[in-house]
Amino acid sequence: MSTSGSSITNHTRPFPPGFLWGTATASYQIEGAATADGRGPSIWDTFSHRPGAVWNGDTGDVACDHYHRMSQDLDLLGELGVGAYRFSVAWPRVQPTGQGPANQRGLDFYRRLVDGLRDRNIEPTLTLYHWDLPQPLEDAGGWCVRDTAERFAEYVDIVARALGDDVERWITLNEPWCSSWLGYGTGRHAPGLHDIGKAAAANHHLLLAHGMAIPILRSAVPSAKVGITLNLGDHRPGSKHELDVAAAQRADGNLNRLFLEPVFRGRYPEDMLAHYATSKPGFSVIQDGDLKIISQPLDFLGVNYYFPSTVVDESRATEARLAGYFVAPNEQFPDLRVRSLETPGRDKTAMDWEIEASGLTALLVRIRDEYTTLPIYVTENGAAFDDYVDPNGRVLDNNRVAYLQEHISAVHDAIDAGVNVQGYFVWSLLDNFEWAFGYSRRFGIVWVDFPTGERLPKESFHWYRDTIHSNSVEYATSVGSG
Ligand code: IFM
Repeated sequence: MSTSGSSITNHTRPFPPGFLWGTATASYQIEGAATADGRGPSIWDTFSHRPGAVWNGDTGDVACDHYHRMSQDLDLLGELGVGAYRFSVAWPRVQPTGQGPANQRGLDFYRRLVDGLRDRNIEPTLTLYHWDLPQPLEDAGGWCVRDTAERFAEYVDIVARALGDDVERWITLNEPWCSSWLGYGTGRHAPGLHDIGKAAAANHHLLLAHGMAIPILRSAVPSAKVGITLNLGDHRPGSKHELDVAAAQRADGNLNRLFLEPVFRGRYPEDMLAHYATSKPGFSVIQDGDLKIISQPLDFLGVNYYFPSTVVDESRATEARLAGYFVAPNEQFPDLRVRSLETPGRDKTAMDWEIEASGLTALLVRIRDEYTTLPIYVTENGAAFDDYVDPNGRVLDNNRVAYLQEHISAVHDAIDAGVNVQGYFVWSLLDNFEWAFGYSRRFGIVWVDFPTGERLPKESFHWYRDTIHSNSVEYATSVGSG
């Protein structure tokens, strides 16, 4: 095809045989049934019911009602043709108060889910903690106290014994950065605290919980493949100025290195320990032997990637404006003295996140070069857009198709560069409860009509099904005078 002097060529990029295609969800975001079958309250139940905490006062009380519509959702997964489905177990369904005996009815729900996946030849990929901490544990100090890690280990033992015969791939934690820094630092997530010292303590106790879970999983499920899912980013300085380079280093330290270094190198980064030295209790909660527990060998790393980020030192915001950037306060890192830059002209999602797939390739290559050659799964990637059902009853989300196409192609670039990426999971199967944004942001490849619970596969669902089927991605290059 040729337009005004430029030509567009389509290429097919095949993935290695056996590449694992999947999609992901999380318990509180889709299940609903908040009090069914003995489920106890979680910090997200409490937080979402707090006036002003979540957009429009939305809660996860009903969400996608997946708890009651599970078989329909399993059929959607079957139609999609995924090899794996990543879901999370809600701790308060299994232990309504966060400790004590298992609630069998809660476990039965996940047993039905796992059986339904196996019936359809879909591998369950189970996340043990995707943010729904039982409220009584938060009342006792939450992730700021060591005891919560001990309680997590007990809970993991229950789930592993109940489901281990049919689940091979286990993810201890989803995005511990969000649980700690958004939950206890910025207050944007449950439990909604604004205390940097507590956020740092939570960071450590979450990683400790991860480490404590590993031997439990290995003993209960000898064939288990165990990993952790981190939300990582590619932080670029807005200029070569040494202050901006240092600002990017701080952002990288908080989001990436505070997790990658303890997990893969058995230590916390010195610059971050120094930065948080006066935040109490902060990292003073570390005890002898903890880093050894945290850095036990894993079988894979889960990487969640959504957007790149460009930052400058807060003192240099004016220079960045003069250079043509839009400068925004950085809500992610309130204590790091950084400002975020928006690159003029770059497309954004409905989350206001810039779209740049090359950040995913750069991140994957960096992980391989600096941290691990273990298999990597991209356990989440996707985009929210302002979707709508058109008069013909279709959701033509071509912007999401383009996003997924570019990012899957970026994964291919990483594989070409020798990175051991073994799978990719789209976030998300369903439109769902997007945390502080409630139901205002739609990430699904399946539209959910929240008042009725009806599901409608979007254009991206069909596109992803074809991609899985062909085990390849199409991408277009444009060459010419344009
Ligand atoms: O919806 C979340 C998910 O729960 C964790 N990772 C990021 C997604 C989009 O914000």
